[in-house]
Amino acid sequence: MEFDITYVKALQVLDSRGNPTVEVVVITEGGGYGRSIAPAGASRGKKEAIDLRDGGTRFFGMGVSKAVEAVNKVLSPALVGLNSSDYRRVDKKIIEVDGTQNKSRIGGNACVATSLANIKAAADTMGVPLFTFIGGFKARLLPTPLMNIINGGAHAGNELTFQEFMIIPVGADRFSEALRIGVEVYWSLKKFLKEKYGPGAINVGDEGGFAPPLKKVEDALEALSEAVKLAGYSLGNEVLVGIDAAASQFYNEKNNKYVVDKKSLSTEELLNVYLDLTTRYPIAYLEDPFYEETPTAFGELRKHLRKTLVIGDDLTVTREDLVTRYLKEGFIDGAIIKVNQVGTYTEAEDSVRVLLSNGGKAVISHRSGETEDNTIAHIAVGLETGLIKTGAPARGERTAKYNELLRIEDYLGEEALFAGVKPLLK
Ligand code: 2PG
Ligand code: MG
Repeated sequence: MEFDITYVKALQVLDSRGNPTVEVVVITEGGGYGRSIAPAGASRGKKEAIDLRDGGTRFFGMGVSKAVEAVNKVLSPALVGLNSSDYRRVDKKIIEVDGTQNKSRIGGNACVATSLANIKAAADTMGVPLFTFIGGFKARLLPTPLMNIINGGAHAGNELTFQEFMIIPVGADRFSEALRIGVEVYWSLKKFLKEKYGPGAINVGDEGGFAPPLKKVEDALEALSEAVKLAGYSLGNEVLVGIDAAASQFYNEKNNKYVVDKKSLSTEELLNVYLDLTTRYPIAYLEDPFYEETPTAFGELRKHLRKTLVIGDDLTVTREDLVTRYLKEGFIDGAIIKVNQVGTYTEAEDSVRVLLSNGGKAVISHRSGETEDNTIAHIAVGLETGLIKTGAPARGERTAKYNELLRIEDYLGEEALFAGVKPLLK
């Protein structure tokens, strides 16, 4: 009885880009309280759950009052009375009430905020942290952070083709120490960029990484390398490099070409660019290297890469059927997991389980439009994925996740484990 949902209510709030988004509060009979806010992507996959937006003139069409109303008038009556800890049933109900393939009736934004608020309310009712509710008392693995410290593509007002240039601090035995390394490299990058390119180069992009006026992919990788050295770390050992190309953003469907650094490239030419870069930089992680509707190109690249993980995001959109198929066919080493790409926690959890149980990698991820909601920190620890991607160690909506991971590490004390380099090995 105490786990029964008694209250579900939504409110329109703002995300880190100033766009309206959906917040949902769920309360249980036992007084458990859960609140969650939907994030939003800028470079979205075609098969993602659809956010419900109002259209019209208010907020230039970006308002979510229809999604808020859908929660309050449609989802709420359907969920009140259900057992919140039986979250699979709660999520099933959300899916059933929405009734569409892509959550377009209720809205992916309404669904994700409701689903996550529900597991938080259940954990609170049980009196345990969310990560314990998710993974039981055995869950104690803190993830290795993929820290996007140079922003390009759809996340920045510069000319960098690739969307994210990440550092991966692995030379530590605790999460907090890895985070410290990441912070020191971030500061060193700031110093390097300011000295080399002037003060305008240290403005930041959507994910808190710098958005310098660099023109070439290689310039960004060079800047990362310099920053790692400047901070006193050894590139390739203590700090590795990751890229999210987000290639669908620079692919031209009409002529089947990619525009990289102002050059038009065929799929094969782009593949050769990646092969060249991976021989010259310790790139351990490569996300969305090709257009999302060309899974075989991912597979072709993966065949050539011994030390670099090929990861799907727009390609796989957290869908269990897609991650299963592409992992089994050998096209990818793993996938990004964003709950709002599918709309409910259960669907995301199923994708993580299928990946991990088949030797794949699961990277719990933020969106470029984020909020103070720190639920993904708990999901990463609870499901013991060993990997999280949540931006630069700067701006409140990014540090919200890092700070929660610090709290979890502190709470676990000596019991806390840190994933380190292991999840990045093939
Ligand atoms: C990505 C994400 C998050 P967005 O492509 O991986 O970094 O960006 O949320 O804009 O899709
Ligand atoms: Mg991506």
